Amino acid sequence: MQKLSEFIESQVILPCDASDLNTMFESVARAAVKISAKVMRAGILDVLGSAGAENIQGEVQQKLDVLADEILIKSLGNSGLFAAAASEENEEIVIFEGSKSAPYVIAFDPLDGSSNIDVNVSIGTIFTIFRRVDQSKEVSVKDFFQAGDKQLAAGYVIYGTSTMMVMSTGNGLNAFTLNPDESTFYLTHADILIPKSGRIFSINEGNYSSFHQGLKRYIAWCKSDQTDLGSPYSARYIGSMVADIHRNFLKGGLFLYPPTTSSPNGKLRLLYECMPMAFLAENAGGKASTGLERILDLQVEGLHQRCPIYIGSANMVEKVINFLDNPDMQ
Ligand code: P6P
Repeated sequence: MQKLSEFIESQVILPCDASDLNTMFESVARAAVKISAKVMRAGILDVLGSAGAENIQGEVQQKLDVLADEILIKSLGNSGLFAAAASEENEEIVIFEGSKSAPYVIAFDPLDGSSNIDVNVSIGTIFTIFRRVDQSKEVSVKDFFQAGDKQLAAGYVIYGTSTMMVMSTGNGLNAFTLNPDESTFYLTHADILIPKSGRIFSINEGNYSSFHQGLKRYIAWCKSDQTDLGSPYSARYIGSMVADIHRNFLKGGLFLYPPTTSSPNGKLRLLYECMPMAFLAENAGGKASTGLERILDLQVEGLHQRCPIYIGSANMVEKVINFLDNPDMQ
């Protein structure tokens, strides 16, 4: 089986050469191995529960959130190729003093879905890599204010029944499974293509009362015999973005996080959640939209800005947008 490093070397990659990407992905992989080991032993290591602080979002930080952030910052800083990192857990960017003139920056959510840690549900790390806007200038937050289409590479690590890294360098979508005995990721799912249609819709219907009228009609349609299948879809919602999206990438389906009363711009963050997932989806024949525009067309204007997201099977994304555009449509 091909190792992650061997796979990346085999890729023809522009404008970044394979050795740079290899080093960057290896730094993420090394951190993922350490995070996986902590996640799998959380109860034993006494790292369950809250860290007693809140992050930039005002969300209670879990002990593992903080630990994962620290592990990533250390590993990425040691790579020598990142000038700075942006993390969900840090209000400002973290500048790597030892490599602050390096050509790349990385943004990540160290442990997405961390509220599920204590109940043993799959969680994940999401990351995206950009070439800096202008390497002749000092690294700054402006290096993160780029369009989704400018992403050089992206991926997520899902800590589930196995630990997998799902990644793209812009040449398709591939997944690697960790052999913990060797601390090595092996290619197990090559050239993933998201089925154009599916039967799974993933949304938190607890927010139903605040949904757009067109979305309410779409959900009713999903539950009817009027679907393209002639029978109702299946509702699946884990409450962990990486887990819900990973399942839909492999089986087909649609993940929806629309505007709600408590999150009028959507709950999920553009830079380190929606953009990387959109990059991965489009590299596997899927789509990702805010409901109004393609997520990869968006320009980041704030490290922690949020956006609505409809992502997954291309035909299903198109269908929900059709309902949003035509709220009276049956
Ligand atoms: P809700 C987890 O807290 C998270 O950030 C994502 O992983 C997940 O998709 C979403 O929030 C779940 O949010 O409002 O449905 O609990």
